[in-house]
Amino acid sequence: MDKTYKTGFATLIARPNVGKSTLLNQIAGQKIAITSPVAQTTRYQIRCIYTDSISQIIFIDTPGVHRPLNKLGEYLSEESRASLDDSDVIIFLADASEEPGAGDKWIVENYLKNTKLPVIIALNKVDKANKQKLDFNALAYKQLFEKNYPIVKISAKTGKNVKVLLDKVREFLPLGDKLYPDDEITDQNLRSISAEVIREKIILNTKDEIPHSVAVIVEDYKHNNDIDKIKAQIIVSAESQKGIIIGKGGAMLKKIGTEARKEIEEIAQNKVFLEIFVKVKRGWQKDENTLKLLGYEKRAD
Ligand SMILES: Nc1nc2c(ncn2[C@@H]2O[C@H](COP(=O)(O)OP(=O)(O)OP(=O)(O)O)[C@@H](O)[C@H]2O)c(=O)[nH]1
Ligand SMILES: [Mg+2]
Repeated sequence: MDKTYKTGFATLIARPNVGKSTLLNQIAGQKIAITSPVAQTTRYQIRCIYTDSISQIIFIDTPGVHRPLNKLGEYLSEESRASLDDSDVIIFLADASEEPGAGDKWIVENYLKNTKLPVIIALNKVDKANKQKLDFNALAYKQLFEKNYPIVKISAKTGKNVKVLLDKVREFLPLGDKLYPDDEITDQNLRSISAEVIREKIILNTKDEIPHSVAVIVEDYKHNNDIDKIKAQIIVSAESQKGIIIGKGGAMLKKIGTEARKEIEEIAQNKVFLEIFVKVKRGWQKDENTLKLLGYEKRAD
């Protein structure tokens, strides 16, 4: 046993859309979490396991934190709060190209003000602004906190300074053995990643109410040597939404399906046959049973 090896948990907390999932994909070196320009993309807590010769860091991507508006929102916020209690260090991720907004302040007030855990302020999207603006904003983010927390300026998109962030996180980890084997980079299985990839393609191809009204379930995932066969269901909350997703002559569904299939083939390293059905389930976001079925389950603790 290596007595200097470090292992621990780092939870990312941020308002929606600042790049948490992009950062995890950058750290993992492949896509494990879906990303999009639409806020509140991530719904599940996703773990990214980073392993090197001196440490294992388990990053947790929490769904973007915001004031809950319905049961799904409530679930998302609870999930974020619960993961904070289990971590060794908190990474408060923010958008360096913008001044702190109401969402950032709300998080600090509700989640971080009284925490006893170490906090790292990671300012993302540095590729989007000039130095003067970045320095100005950095000071404003620092001033949200009473304590003097370290700041790291990164770009999750280009990978800039992500190594510096890893070094900083490592400083706060306890000594301990690995919890996961070296080649395990996420706790997501192919079935859930596939459902998420389909959901991402819907978000990217549709507008307005659709992204938040949609859920995807992979009902069946059969792995064969030469092809993976996937049967997926898209759930929407109104007939009109079903129409939008299917599109004229099925064109939209075909586009979503093709884009998703190509990406799942890359992740699965196999050919993929993807079958998608669309189903209307009114008010599924407010229905606890449906949420449970989808895996958005409230924690017992
Ligand atoms: N320019 C730039 N864009 C970025 C960077 N990181 C993320 N983005 C973009 O920001 C948007 C949101 O990224 P996500 O990774 O989905 O953000 P998130 O914090 O996981 O969002 P939620 O899951 O909705 O809470 C996407 O369009 C990303 O491409 C970055 O370093 N630079
Ligand atoms: Mg996300």
